[in-house]
Amino acid sequence: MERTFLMLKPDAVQRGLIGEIISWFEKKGFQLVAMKFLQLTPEMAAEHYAEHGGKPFYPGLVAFITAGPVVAMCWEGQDVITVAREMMGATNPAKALPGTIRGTYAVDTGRNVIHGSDSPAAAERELAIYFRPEDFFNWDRSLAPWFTE
Ligand code: IDP
Ligand code: MG
Repeated sequence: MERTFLMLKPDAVQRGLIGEIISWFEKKGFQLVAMKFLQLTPEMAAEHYAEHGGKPFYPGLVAFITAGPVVAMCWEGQDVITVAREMMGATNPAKALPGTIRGTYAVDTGRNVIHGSDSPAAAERELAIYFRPEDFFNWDRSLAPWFTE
């Protein structure tokens, strides 16, 4: 089973969308294995967004992502990395299709409510920024056979 790192950004928390957005992934059939409510330090933000360092939007991105608490999560499931990205929609919410999370809840690239890892390597790297090994729960979900063959 694959794992990914998903994070509800400060705008989602401030707007009261935590429960609603988490619900998308529960209903889809993915399983929550770790979750933390925290505020990123500038150092954590720099590590998380290292690939974007030096880009014009980077200072604004770090200011935004550190501006308030976030919900950091690990979700598990079949093809969860790709499917979660599809569910999130395009980075620019104006281009995100209706029926996606960003297409439903956001209008601005700099306020796009959710982060999701874009590859297995990214998922591993990002999960290690937020979680220790003991933070992950391997729990049996009784409905599992009704979600995957
Ligand atoms: P992603 O979140 O869909 O993977 P990335 O290209 O990795 O998109 O960018 C990371 C985050 O940086 C975006 O989610 C968005 O919050 C912010 N960002 C990216 N490009 C821009 C931009 O052109 N203006 C403002 N913010 C941006
Ligand atoms: Mg990205």
